[in-house]
Amino acid sequence: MKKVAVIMGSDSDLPVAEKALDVLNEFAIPYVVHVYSAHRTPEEAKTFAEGAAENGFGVIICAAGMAAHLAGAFAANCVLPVIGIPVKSGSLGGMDALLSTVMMPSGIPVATVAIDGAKNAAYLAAEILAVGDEALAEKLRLARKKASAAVLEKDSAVFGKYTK
Ligand code: RP5
Repeated sequence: MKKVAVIMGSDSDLPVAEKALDVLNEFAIPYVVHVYSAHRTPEEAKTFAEGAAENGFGVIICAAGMAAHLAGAFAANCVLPVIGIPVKSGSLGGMDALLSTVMMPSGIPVATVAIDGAKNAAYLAAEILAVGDEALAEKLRLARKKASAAVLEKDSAVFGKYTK
């Protein structure tokens, strides 16, 4: 299976990035984790992105806050799918990171999830890898069924307790 690269702009983004790792672990998807910054270590970020495909990666997840150019910088330097997680940090509550991540120019896409939406970043990475991996696709279908069952169980409990 191809690996996922989980990159964050700072170790202060770890609490958010770890939620993506939980989901990747759930589906036994191999990953590596790095701190690279589009602004503080631009050369290292570029080098990693340029070599990512030949180093066995299938998807790159980038988590960054504030003027979040990390996902865009990775997208600029490879043609792997890049998923951006705007991180809530600084004084603008993550709106700065959301807009910096999502407003990419045509031809250099970043699939942007919600502010702090690390779980969905990992689910999306899994779905991308599952295009060529039926066993992984089956695991994802099973997870959806479990999620549905959990909601219906809550529905029964709420219906039973509150309905007059
Ligand atoms: C961004 O600036 C990082 O992704 C982080 O969300 C934010 C603050 O970084 P630190 O000052 O905590 O290293 O580049």
